Amino acid sequence: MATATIAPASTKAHRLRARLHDRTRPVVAAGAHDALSAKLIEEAGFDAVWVSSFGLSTAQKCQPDANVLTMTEALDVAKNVEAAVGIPVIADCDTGYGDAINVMRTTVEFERAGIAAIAIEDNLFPKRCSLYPGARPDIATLEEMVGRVKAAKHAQRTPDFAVIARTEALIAGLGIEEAERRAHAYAEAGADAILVHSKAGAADEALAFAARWRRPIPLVVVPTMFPQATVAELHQAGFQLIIFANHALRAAIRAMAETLRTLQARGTADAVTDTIAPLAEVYRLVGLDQLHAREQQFIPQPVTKARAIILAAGVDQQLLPLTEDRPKTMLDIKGRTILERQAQLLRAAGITDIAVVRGYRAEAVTLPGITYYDNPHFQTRGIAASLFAAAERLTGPTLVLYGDIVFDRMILDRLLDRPGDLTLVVDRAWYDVYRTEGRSPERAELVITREAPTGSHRFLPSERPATVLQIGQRLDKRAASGEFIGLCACSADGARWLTERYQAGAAQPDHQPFHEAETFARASFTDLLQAAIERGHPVQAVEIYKGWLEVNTFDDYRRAWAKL
Ligand code: SPV
Ligand code: MG
Repeated sequence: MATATIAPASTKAHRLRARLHDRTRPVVAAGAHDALSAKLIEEAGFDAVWVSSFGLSTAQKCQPDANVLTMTEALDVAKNVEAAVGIPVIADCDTGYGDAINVMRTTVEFERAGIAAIAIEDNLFPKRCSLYPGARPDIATLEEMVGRVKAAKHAQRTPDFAVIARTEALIAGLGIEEAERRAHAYAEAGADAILVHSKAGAADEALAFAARWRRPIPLVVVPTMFPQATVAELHQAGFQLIIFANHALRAAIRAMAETLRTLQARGTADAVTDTIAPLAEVYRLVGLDQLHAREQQFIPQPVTKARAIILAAGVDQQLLPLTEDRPKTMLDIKGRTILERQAQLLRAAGITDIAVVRGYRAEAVTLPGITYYDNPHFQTRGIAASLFAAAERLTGPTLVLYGDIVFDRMILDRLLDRPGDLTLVVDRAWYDVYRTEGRSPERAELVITREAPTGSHRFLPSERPATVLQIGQRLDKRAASGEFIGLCACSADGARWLTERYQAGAAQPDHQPFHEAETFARASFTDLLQAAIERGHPVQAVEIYKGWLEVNTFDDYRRAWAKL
């Protein structure tokens, strides 16, 4: 759990009050010095947190517990503690930070902060921790303390908030009768519970006091100096709230000191790895999961950087013997392979998560920093099957590209600029070349867009992408407006649509054609895109004019050398 369930203050105070009066079981609290220790106290199963003046002055300021810290400093810690836990918080307010007038403000502030109960002691202000050796013997007069208790009860606003009156009479050596006299007076002044403090080395004194206590208001004990006493024994004797006030703090001091000594002596963090909390534990305590969930929920997320899947499984007979020992993507063009050029370009555009689907001569494709997938059936299955060899990556924004194309950075930037779900890069030069020269590459993947080309030779890339109506290798050349260059950007939705079309195709009977492919197994990427179009998914074209080349033939390869 990341942060405590926020219960209204009255609810926590109400719960504490109810537990204080449920004599069948004790309320066991432990002392916290900050929000983290409070959280650990809650996780350990304690009923309540005691915000200890001893603990917070030591841990927060490394100062003695002697009213050196101000009320507001203590209040800050109490607020942090209260916010971190779902169990009731009891704040140790020392003397109330002055006389009865200060007690009133203390009460108001702590109650307003959601604290379930405060403890006020009959020490003189400024107090000295009762446990310190040589502590002052004098304490406030009974009358003065009665005034503090009445002031606190007068100041509180909600009925369940509790004021615990604490007497130091035993510690001051005033004897059990004086302790009793005070306890009764404080009870009559309106205290909701009495803490009778003792620093005797055994529980006897406290037990004797409890044995003589007849009033219905609950007794509280802090067994620091008589650690042998058990909760069961103290409860049995009549104590209803038992506070282990400083043990978390002392454990932390010991653990920190030992860890630091070891680190200093050994000079490596590994010397303490096994004795410290793993980072995962720290992350859990502060609720990292919740942080991430909230980020997703409330902070506009930057557009996720696309991944890239490079399809490089196929083999091209026309390029033999160049491709005898390697696939096309590993052909060297002036000192860099096609794949290296692609990877470099993608990384420069911020796309670092790159996967390559290998098939033919897979062992020759070993560029580092890339995730590899294999389509061992590259001879009998089409490009669609290659893409889905990497299906697990097709789950968010993805760039799909053919492994045999070389293109300008500008083309990639234009594509990444478009927010479409399925966006293809389409070369309009094809249209001009075909129209004017009447020749077309043998296996061009053609595109028919809704916005027909103007027929002008001067092509100006349109700001708005065109809508793709059809894509394939067997389209009517006179109707086609350009050539798909083998570069496609999919949004998360686009990737999902392709996946759905692929799954639908895989479910159809084996012998049935899939768009232009004679069977689904041989389906090309364009067949999958066509299936998406026919399903009603929008496919767009970003039109370019040249600036790229593909290597299908020996001529292509020569041209690549000449142009790059
Ligand atoms: C505290 O924890 O600050 C207390 C209890 O007041 S004791 O230190 O034992 O006095
Ligand atoms: Mg204290």
